[in-house]
Amino acid sequence: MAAEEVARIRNIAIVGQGGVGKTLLADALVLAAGSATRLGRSDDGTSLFDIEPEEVRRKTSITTAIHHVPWRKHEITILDTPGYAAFLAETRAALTAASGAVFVLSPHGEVKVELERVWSWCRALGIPSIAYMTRLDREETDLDEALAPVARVVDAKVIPIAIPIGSTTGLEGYVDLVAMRSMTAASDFAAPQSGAIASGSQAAVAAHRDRLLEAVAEVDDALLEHYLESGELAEDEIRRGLRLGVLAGKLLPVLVGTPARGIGVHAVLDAAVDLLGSPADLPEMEAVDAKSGQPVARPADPGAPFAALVFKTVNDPFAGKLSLFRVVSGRASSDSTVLNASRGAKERLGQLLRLEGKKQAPIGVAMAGEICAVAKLKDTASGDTLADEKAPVLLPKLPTFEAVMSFAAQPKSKADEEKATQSLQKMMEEDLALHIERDPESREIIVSGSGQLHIEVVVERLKRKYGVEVELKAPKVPYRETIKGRAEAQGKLKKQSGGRGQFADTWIKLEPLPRGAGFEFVDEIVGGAIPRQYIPAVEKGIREAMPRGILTGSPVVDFKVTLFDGSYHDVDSSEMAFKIAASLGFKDALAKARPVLLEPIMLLEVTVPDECMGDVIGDLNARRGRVLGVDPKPPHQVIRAEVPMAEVLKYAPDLRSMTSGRGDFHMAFAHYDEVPAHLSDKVIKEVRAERGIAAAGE
Ligand SMILES: Nc1nc2c(ncn2[C@@H]2O[C@H](COP(=O)(O)OP(=O)(O)OP(=O)(O)O)[C@@H](O)[C@H]2O)c(=O)[nH]1
Ligand SMILES: [Mg+2]
Repeated sequence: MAAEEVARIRNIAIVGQGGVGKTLLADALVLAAGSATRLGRSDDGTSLFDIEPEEVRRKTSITTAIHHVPWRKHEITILDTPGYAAFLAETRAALTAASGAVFVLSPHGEVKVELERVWSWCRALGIPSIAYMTRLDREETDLDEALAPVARVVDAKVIPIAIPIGSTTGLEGYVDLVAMRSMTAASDFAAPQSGAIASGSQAAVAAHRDRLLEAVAEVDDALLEHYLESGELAEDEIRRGLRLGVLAGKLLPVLVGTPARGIGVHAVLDAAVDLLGSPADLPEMEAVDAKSGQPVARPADPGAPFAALVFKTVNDPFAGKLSLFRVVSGRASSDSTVLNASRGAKERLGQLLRLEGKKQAPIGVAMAGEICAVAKLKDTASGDTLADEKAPVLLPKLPTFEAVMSFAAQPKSKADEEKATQSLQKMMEEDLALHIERDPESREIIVSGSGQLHIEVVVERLKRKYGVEVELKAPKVPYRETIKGRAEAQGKLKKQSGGRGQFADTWIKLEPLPRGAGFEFVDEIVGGAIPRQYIPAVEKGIREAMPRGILTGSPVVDFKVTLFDGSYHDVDSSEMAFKIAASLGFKDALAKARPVLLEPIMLLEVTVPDECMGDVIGDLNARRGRVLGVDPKPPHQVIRAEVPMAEVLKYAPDLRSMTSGRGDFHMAFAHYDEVPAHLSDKVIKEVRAERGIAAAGE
């Protein structure tokens, strides 16, 4: 019985690149399922998903919002996720609660890095996925052309299971390639009307259908045999093959439509039931026994011991704290006691809640696979594991997100300094991409996050929720250092006069690695020149020295260290001595290996009215930018460019004045690049002065 109930759960994340139309689809799904009476829209603040004031104001999703709908005797929980790079930490967290994903695709055939990132996460987590090509109401789209760029970045076979039917007056419906019926939109989000396929479109339909059958047949030997014998597959066989292909990550079936008019949305709900998995179909989440550290099984089975992962926290100064979790195994009950295994603290679960957009509905129990919320947990933050006290386990933590941009936040009133720090610390509980530290020299609060937009939202929330106003000062550029040459160096520590001596001697070789490769340590010690037990200390010494390079005190990246020789002393050598010796040798080798400064390069997408294009592109060039392309989005143009972060620290006001307020932009970290030689000395001087590091030779 219980397993059947789990099989009826679908936790569906709506994902895709920023602004593509995810939230409108999510709202349309709720309406089509009969759980709303009108179509909510992010445009006018009526969406069931974009509900926080910061989201309404920007008409963009910043956090994951959740709504539950029943459909064909299944329980579908819709998670509408953010798409823009600045908020992807939320999306990643939501995926740990998802059992399936719907990739919303743009008909303009553009694929941004955000989509690739989310795809790779779904892959890593084993989340079965389907796709929905949206916004087909506006213009006629060549489906194959629009899907080609998606097929290039996705390592599953992209296969349409529907094709749009329309005329010059707009989209009318679609052909269901599985059932071979034409589905015409009904009014008011009622189910579409099924009819025969019009004779005019039969050739195009036949070609797509053949490709679908071939793709499905390749998934399974029995299907292939049948297909080869008869040249056909029955509707239920196709559906079975599609489901197998989706669960195995081999196929990405694509639906089509426009949520604005309810076209193709019933098909998404059907596909969620028929093609996407229940939590029991996913690879089991890795769990380890909290005491022994040994792996243990925590299947999506209501009969197993209770374990749940907190994937989101919402702090509200008035309503208190709400923790959202996915019950991974067993069941949670209202008014029970569980263990926060991550912190070793008991927690009292009060009333369990099911989320319905802004509202919540009380529930008695939540079983394996279900997503629910509970208020006022004392010691629990996002990423923590809640478990049965008698069988405590730890589930994988949520990944942390490295900051790409930092600002100094200055409270407007001096009296608010303490409160600002405390409130920001509270906000870190709900925002895994937010990092706070105090600059030990200037005493400023340094706020770091995924981009300018992210930090601006943090500042707005700080004011709305905690009444603290801060001003942001120009961000600090997170420079890095690397090497361009090779070098060898000896690192030696010798203090052998009086008392217990210290002796360690190391020889290392330093070599550059490709950009983004990080750090590699190779041990080539032979014949016991350095005893085994000291070798980890050598690596540790280098790792501890890496965060402070010799040019600007920035982290050193993308290099390889080979330890190839050394010597030791029977009595005076120690781990500590080898650590220090290694760090000395490392600094020496760095200086000899042609160190250079790296700067972050940002990917900018600037949307401007046609007539401002020339000015904006000219300005980007003046900022050392490289324009990658321009895409029309009438009456606007979208300029894509790579620009060093140092040149766009205050881009917003400049763009506003260049476009009289009609321009808009998004910025995301792209990669690191070398600071050009003619600027390097100047930048190094400036950064050293800012950080109070004496110039070499001073
Ligand atoms: N005409 C039309 N407009 C659409 C359609 N889908 C979305 N839009 C519009 O596109 C804009 C963005 O839609 P959203 O649903 O907020 O997009 P999103 O992907 O959730 O955006 P982010 O949350 O910011 O990543 C809104 O103005 C929508 O009304 C569609 O099918 N037809
Ligand atoms: Mg959205």
